[in-house]
Amino acid sequence: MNPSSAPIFVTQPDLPPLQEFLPYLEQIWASRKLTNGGPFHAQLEHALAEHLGVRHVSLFANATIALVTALQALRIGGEVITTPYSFVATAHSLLWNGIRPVFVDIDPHTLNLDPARVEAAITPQTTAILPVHCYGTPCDVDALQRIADDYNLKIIYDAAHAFGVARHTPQGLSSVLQHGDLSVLSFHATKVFNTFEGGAIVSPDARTKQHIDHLKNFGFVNETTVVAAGINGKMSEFNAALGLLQLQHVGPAIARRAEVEAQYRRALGGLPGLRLLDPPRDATRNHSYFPVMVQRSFAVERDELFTRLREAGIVARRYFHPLISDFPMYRGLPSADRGRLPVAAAASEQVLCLPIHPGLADEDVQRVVGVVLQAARVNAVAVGAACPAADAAPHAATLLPLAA
Ligand code: T4K
Repeated sequence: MNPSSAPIFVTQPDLPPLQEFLPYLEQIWASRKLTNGGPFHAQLEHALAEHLGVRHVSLFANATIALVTALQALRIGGEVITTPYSFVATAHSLLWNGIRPVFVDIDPHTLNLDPARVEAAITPQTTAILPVHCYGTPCDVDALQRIADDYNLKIIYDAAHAFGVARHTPQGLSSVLQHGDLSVLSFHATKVFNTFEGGAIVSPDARTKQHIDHLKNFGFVNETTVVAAGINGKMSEFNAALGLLQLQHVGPAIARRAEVEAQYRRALGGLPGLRLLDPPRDATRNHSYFPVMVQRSFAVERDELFTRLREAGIVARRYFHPLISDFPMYRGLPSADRGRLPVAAAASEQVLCLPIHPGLADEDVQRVVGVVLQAARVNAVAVGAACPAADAAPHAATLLPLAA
């Protein structure tokens, strides 16, 4: 296919050269150890803990099972406060545990759970908070922890987007995964670091990790002892071996993502009606997504831009639209009322995630930019010249609730 007409996807998995994976496969074939805690599984848990700067990692088959298990591990019940602006797996993990989700609105700058609103939603039934580091932007972890401490609540972070994200602290860089009681990562094909399918729970201590490891193996402690109604959440040796190899390549992959983002910011920053999210000041980034907010003042509506991109062979995605709280299994909840979630509702109506992944060539980025500029009826040269710095601050348009 002509490269200029080849489809461009919102993301595509980064894969190492196949030859580099063959020796791992040979070892699996020779050992016949395919799963149930094999050598690659153990190696990847240690390697990830070191790479991410965390204490204990338990690998899982995917992040959804990991979220379900994390809630089980901490014996969470009753009500849990969470965000409506996420992938459905976040709230589904609550329903799978018979927990009632309580949706709370998000902060307009980070699009993460708004701590001020969390506190207002606490009831005697509240047992935990389930925030999401959306697009890899850290939540206000200090404010959330203060609330959790005051009201004796647990925090489980859905860190599916936050691989490798760290905060700058006076003591140096500190992984965002160290906050709360547990954090859950996704290694799905569409993520910054993938093992085809996969996920992990980050625990603060060895006892918690041990319990989680029992839960993901049906509750088995040994051949004859089952301590809980556990599940099969184990990662196979195939996925773990791939993860070990992927770790060697993830640094350059994130660096290329950063270049793609810089190109978008140079070309689209300052475009009237198109809001780019402010990069967090106090954290490193993994450039997992590149969301733009198509506001009412933009030349065309969000869905029109989405369609024009599709017609040009470019698959942008409306992550996250609809809101989780709009899906049938949630919309009857009082907290799902859109009137109570104006910021999330506006974000869901405005957001478009543009393609970003390490396999994108500069020409691909230019193709995406070209369609956006054409929709905005703006001369590409004029915009690029007006906003020369790679990390130029996006214009100050605010995310207003649609009702405003
Ligand atoms: N929490 C949060 C906050 C999450 O975002 C997610 C997952 C989870 C929890 C649960 O994690 P896991 O249980 O999955 O580990 C995708 C992913 O399936 C999902 O993992 C992800 N979030 C979500 C944001 O996006 P879809 O329905 O958009 O995937 P799909 O198949 O349409 O893929 C998107 C694009 O990626 C395609 O246009 C092409 C490309 N692609 C995808 C796959 C699977 C490839 O090129 N190759 C591939 O193998 O949900």
